[in-house]
Order: sequence, then structure tokens, then C-alpha cells
Amino acid sequence: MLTRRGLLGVGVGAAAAIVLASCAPEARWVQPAGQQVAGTERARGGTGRVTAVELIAAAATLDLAGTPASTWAFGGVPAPVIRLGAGDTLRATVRNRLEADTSVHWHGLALRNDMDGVPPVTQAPIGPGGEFVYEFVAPHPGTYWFHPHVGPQLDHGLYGALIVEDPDEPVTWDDEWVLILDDWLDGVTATPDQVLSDLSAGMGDMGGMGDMFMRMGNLLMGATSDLLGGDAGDVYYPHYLINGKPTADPAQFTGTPGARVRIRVINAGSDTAFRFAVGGHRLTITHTDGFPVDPVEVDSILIGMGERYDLQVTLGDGVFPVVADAEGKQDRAFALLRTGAGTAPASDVPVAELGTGRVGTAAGLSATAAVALHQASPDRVVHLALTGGMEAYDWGIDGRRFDMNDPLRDAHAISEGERVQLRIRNDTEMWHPFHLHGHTYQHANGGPRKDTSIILPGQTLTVDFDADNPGLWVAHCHNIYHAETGMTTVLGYRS
Ligand SMILES: [Cu+2]
Repeated sequence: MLTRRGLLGVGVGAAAAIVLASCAPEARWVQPAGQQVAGTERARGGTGRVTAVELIAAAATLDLAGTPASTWAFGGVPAPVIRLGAGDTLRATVRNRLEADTSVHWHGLALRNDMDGVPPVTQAPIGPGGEFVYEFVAPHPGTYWFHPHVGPQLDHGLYGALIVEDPDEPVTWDDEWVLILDDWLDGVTATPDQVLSDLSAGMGDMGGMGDMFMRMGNLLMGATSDLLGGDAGDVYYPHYLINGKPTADPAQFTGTPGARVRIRVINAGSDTAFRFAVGGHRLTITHTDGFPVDPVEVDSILIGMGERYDLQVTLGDGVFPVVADAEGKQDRAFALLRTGAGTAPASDVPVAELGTGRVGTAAGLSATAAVALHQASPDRVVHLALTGGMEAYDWGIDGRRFDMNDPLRDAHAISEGERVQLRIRNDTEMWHPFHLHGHTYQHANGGPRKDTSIILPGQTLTVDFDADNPGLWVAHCHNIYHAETGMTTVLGYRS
């Protein structure tokens, strides 16, 4: 078994060489840099339009209401929004000015496998001083985002929104806002590597102490949520942010009463689900994870790490709180909406929409007819069990911690052209936001198309997808600390 140090070192070139060497000779698996992946990209076609951006990963300082926090970022927290049209090509030159390996993963996109940004599975890591040009067709419209896929780097400020516009957009709106929610500790109480180290030491037997809500260094005890089925999260964060702004210096949104606004909400947190609401307003869910759903009106939404929700709101007249309660953690992220006169509410203002109203979750959503998968019985069923626990911090899949030196499992092999059904069973006592790369599956029984789904303790999530994007695709928990300690596997296409 890999030691924690071994897991922390997954970005090193030696590991990449081992993996690439170990799968090449048998050639039983599709190679990310091979002809099958390139052929699929050619068949995607696209508009031929190219959007070129440069992302520089470097040390940065985040201003937290006058207190500077040292962090890593792509030129700001969050990075500037990247926008392009469906079918357009994104050409992103990533320059690494960190003293660590890095990469960029384009979360939720069904892109060519060798641009997925997962060292050492799909590429070698980008070393310090190095660069890598990601170039791929963005096939589907929607709300996506990007972040590194090396260690717990996501829990620095290395993230941003990627919006793929729909040239045939059926929804109309007067304005559009992107809201990125985040749990923040970097440069304040710890670094992500320190948190990973503390967690990996294990909580041991708390002798009942685990039920009390309290901070213990970088860990948080007793954070519980009925909506999440128990333990809500285990990392203490001193700040919760909306678009890089803390509650003491809230982000401000302005508009005109009666205007219809599309709000794209992205949870870029590492260990926190948020319950999001706009005081005095109802929310209409129109999309999740980029794909449209039959509209549903709710008072708030629950959003796990890596999930996205597009909401439509008709603005009222006045000054309103925009809140994202850190579910179970007794704290919140906060912003202000101004459309008229009034006094700004305090950040701890009670928000009725977070109370007894309807909470939107994936369970209440259905894919629109336009994006629902056609009826077909599965050609293959893949069972995945989410395993491990807090005491030993031994998160895994099928009782096994992910091994970067031996990432491919015959039990998780699929073939191009198949309708694949995943049955993901949560055998742990904690919820997990499960994320599959390179595909947007559909929840069973006509549910939403998604790429990241909350799975509660003891529950099984059944999803289907068409295996139409050959490659080696990571599937993992989007609690970055769970993923890093082992709750990760690869769904690999057979060649
Ligand atoms: Cu997890």
C-alpha cells in the first residue's frame, strides 16, 4: 500500500513513467495519447472557432476584508471567467510558476481524454517552470469550471468558471451572474497539504467526543446535517467565500426590479456542501451540471463540491442577502443584491428561504426531453462501493485505496459503444459527492443529467451513460481530501 507520502507525491514524473510504461505493453486499454482518442476528437468536428487563453498558476495574495492571505491562484480568486460557444475550441496555455507540479482539469466537459488534466493517468504533470497547452473542442453548452488535479491544490485559490454558451439557447434572461462558492483556509489557518496531513493521521476513536460541535486545530468535530445524512464535513474553514469575497467584505450584485437573472452557482469547495438562497426570492432551477432540467421552483438549493446549478430569479425591489450556508458547519458565505433603496442586512441575518421551504436537490429533477438518454437496457453494469471512514481516514473504492502506480482495474473496464450503468453504493457513514470525468450520466428513472452527485450514507446511486468518449477516465469523490487519500478509481476503455 502507498504511504501518505506516496499519495502526496502522485504528481512526480517517476509515477507518470511507471503508469505509462505499465499499460503500454499489454495495450489492453485505450491510450490517452493514442489514435482512438484523436479520432473521436476529429469526429466531434466543431465550429473551428478558437478561444485562446493563458492561465498562469502562481503564488498570489487574497485580500480577506483587509487581511492578506498567501495562496496560489490563476491570476485572481476566482480566475477570470472563460467563455466560449458550444463546438468552439478552447486553447488554454497553462504556465506553472509554482514550486510544485500542477495540471488543469476541465470539470464536467466531455472532452478528448488527453486534455483531461489528470497526471499521471492522462498526461505527465506540468513541472515547475513548465507549460502545457490544452486544446480541445467544448462539445456541450453549460456551466463548467476548472481546477488542478494534483494533490489538494484545489483547496488553494486555483479555480475558475468555464461557461460554454448555447447558440440555440431556449432560456432568456436580462442578466447573468456567475457565483463561485468556496470554503477557505489557505494562508489563514493552514495550507491544504497541512490539512491533508492532519486528516491522514486519522481521528482515532473519539469516545463520543465526535458528536460535539467544536474545532480541533484544522479539523471540525460534530458538523452534522440531516440533508447530508449525518457527518457534513470534517475540515475547519475560517472563511466561506462568494467570488473570492468573505462575509466582512461581501460581493455585490446589482439589478433592476423585475429583471430576470440567470445565476450560475458553482461549488468550488473542498469539504463543504452549501445551502444557497436569495433572501426574499424564489429560485427556478433550469440546469444542473450544465444540462437542462424541467424547471422546478424552490426556496433554496443544496449543492455539493463540484456540482453546478443554473437558477432563474426575478428580482425584487430593495436590498437582499445572498447566502450560502456551509451545511452543518454553523457558518456561511454571504453577498448582497441591490436593486433599490434600503439598508444592507448583516451577514448573519435570518433568511426564511433557508428554513422550512423547499430545498432543491438532484432527487427532485428530471432531464428535459432534449437531453434525456434514449431508452436502452445496459450492456454492462459496473458496481462501485465507496468505502472507508474518518477514524483511519482510509477512504477508498471497493475497500481499496487508489494506487497511482496501478490505476486500472478489470472490474471497472468498459468498451466504446456500450450503454453503461453505474451502481455506486455508499458503504460509509458519510456523504460523498461522486464525480465522473468525460461523461454526463443520467440518474435512473428519468432523473437529471449530471457529472457530480451527492450520495448519502447507506444509499446506492444508479446512473447510466453512453460510452462514447474513449480514454482513461477518473471517477472519484469530490471531497478533495477523500479523493487524495484514496476514494478514486479509473473507468478505462478497452482498446
Ligand atoms: Cu468523499
